[in-house]
Amino acid sequence: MPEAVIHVGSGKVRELYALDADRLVLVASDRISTFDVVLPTEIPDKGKVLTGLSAFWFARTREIVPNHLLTLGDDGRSTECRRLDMLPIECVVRGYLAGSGWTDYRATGEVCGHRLPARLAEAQRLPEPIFTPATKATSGHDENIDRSAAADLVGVERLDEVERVALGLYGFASEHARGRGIILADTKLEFGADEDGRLVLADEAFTPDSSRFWPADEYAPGSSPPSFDKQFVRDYCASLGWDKTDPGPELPDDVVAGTRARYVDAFERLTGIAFDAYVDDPEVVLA
Ligand code: PZK
Repeated sequence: MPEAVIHVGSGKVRELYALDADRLVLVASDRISTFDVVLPTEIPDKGKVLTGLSAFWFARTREIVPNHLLTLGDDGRSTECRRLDMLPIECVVRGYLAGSGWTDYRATGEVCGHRLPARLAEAQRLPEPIFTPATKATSGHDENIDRSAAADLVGVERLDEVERVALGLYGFASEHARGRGIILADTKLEFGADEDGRLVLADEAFTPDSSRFWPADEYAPGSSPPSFDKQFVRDYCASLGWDKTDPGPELPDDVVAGTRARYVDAFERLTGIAFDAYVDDPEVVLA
């Protein structure tokens, strides 16, 4: 191990450290955010669930595109990864009309320049998945952008490549998930380029923090379906009448336990691996 590990960044619920010029360590905490506020109460093992899920997907999609994962830590919540030149766009793929996609469609009939059929309902499945890039906001919210704005940021050739790869990844993961009772409504992917300019998948992949997971047996278009992971937290926060400004409320034990169970359930359904087996030996998700 290097003498000094340097902290290079904080996300809302993750930390990023530099090992050396070529390698980073991503650490997923048990923090949870809702309505963009990090709550004071942690969800035990949430960071392990998200790290294990990302590693599972990285292992299974490496023939679609190479990824940044080098090694999975014994603690189950840290990953050593290749340091890349990150592309300055978020690569969002939507198979269903939710979140900012639904908001934009209602206002304009379009999402990121994709003209969609008239009279779609909230959460309705789209005729085909669409690539809807967004800017990376350093503060506030990411902003959806059209093709020409995205091409100004990364170039037309790179944009064509990430669109094709992102749609391929979403197709693979959403079909896998659908067969296990989970609808992957949409997802946010991040890519970088390696020293030879090759496209590499980075960050986290197909986790509940980067994607909308809906339980398939509760799905109905026309309203926003319950989120697989955070519904107990949102319902509890709503019951308090919290105004969604920092600080958020402490969560009671039953909300913590129910939310932890949902994360573990998502992990076990998607991977087919017992969560205890992952905690015992994280590398089981790579097999
Ligand atoms: C990178 N982030 C987001 C910020 C986090 C995560 N492989 C990579 N190479 C270079 N940079 C990054 C990555 C990755 N992944 C990711 N910012 C830079 C981020 C803060 C905390 F955990």
